Amino acid sequence: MPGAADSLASVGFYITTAISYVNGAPHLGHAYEAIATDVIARHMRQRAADVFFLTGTDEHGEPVADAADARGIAPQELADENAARFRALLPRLQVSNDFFIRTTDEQHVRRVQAVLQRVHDNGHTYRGLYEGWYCPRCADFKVENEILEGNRCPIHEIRLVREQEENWFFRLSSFQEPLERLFAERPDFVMPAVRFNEARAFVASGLQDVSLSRARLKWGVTVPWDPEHVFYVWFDALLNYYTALGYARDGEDLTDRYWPATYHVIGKDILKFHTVFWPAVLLAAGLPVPEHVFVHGFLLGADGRKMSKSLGNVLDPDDVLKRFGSDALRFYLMRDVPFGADGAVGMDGVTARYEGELANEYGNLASRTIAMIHRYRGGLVPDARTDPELASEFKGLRERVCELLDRADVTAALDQIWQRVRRCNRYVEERAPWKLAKDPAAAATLDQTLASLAEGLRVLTVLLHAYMPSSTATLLTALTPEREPGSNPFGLEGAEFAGRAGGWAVSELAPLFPKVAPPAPQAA
Ligand code: ME8
Repeated sequence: MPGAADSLASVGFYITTAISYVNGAPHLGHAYEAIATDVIARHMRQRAADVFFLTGTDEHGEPVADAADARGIAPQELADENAARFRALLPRLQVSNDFFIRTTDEQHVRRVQAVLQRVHDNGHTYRGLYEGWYCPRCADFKVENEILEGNRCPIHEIRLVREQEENWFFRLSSFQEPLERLFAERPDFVMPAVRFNEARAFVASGLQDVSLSRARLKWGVTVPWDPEHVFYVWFDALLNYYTALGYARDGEDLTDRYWPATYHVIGKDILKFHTVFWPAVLLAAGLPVPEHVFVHGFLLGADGRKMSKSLGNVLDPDDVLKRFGSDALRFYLMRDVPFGADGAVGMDGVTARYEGELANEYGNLASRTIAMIHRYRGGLVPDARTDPELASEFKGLRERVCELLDRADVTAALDQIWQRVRRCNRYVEERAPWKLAKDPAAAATLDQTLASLAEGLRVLTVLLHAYMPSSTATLLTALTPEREPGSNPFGLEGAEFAGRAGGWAVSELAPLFPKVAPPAPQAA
């Protein structure tokens, strides 16, 4: 990893989300993961890194085939329908992915076959009889130490089914030592540390071979050396991160430019697949393994229980988007749930953060800074030396934010920024520009105060851009309307609090976070 805050120009930075199952509709957990990944991707672009951001849908496998069956439609039809819903959600969340992969893409299918053929040719597969406890919802056979009492799934808590089938196996056990070495050599391969320890313990407990194909199922990628079988959906799905680079850009292969991935961002329920199976498959195919897997926690209902429609504790992203907009949803999720941990979320929490922090803190700082510049200095930010004391509060901020985001700590980085939002508001109270304005002898102090506030607000807005792309763009346009052609006001090199600022005109700014009416009472 390059030094924090260095320009990352020419550094390939490849970041991915998990790809979503299309047997259901998008929910807040999907939005959460996409938003967090987007914050990191946008931040890295602000540092001039050569970013590629991938997301998409996981369309094969038993759960999709079963869900389609239940509706009496073909799996492809269900996949088309739901993939469109996932894809449509992304721009509403301001997610700036560079490509959307679908595992039913013909190009993906061909590339999966080529990579796994290599794994087969390298001698890492064999044919055998598999018998075990299977969860149809996870599409996964569970090993003994995962199974809950009464042979139930540790995730879905439903009864597991005893399944027996002749299929192809992947020799995961022969990667015991290489994986132990990987974990010994790369303590940041899995983040945060608690998840690293969990993955490492799984490896240490002894790896068993896993089934690579399914004989019964038709809805999947055909095994090229045994066309009666399809690949087990997880192998097909994991490979999306690699295959996409081969065809995301017409006529161009991006693999050399971006592989291995810098970050896979995933939820804690799919840790084993990404931190154990995935590096093993890559090693078996002779490919480099990713740099980091970041494992986030789960969003829970406001009551701290798993969100579920029947418990009535679901926070629907659509409701938040309609009432507060996507900047507010992004801010709330990144601020309220420490990234990596589980967290309870609900509409009351969104409202409290929106009113208490977005409107009353950042929004208020923006509107009063711009209003005072209009009122006291005719709309021109005075060209003045900034206040060294306020400047010292910003010292090292950009570097700290970069360091934290290098580690994908989106919540801690946001907190660093927010402490300075609060500091600037206190500065307004301490300096009381409305009093200074009445005293002609205090003109220079007022100039310095307004220049310092404008500069602080500008720096904060550049740093907040990755979190709240649209309100920061509106604000920066009002705060620094005149720009040199071709300059990038959001480049992170500009997030330095200058010793001298001002000399530019501001324009008008409408409230960034206007009052939102409470929801209409639900009809009984
Ligand atoms: O697991 N809170 O797909 P998926 C936070 N297709 N994150 C959540 C969540 C919640 N309540 N619920 C789900 C799959 N997620 C596979 C992935 S990748 C090669 C294949 C997260 O649609 C979940 O942890 O069930 C996962 O990272 C992502 O949403 C997609 O979940």
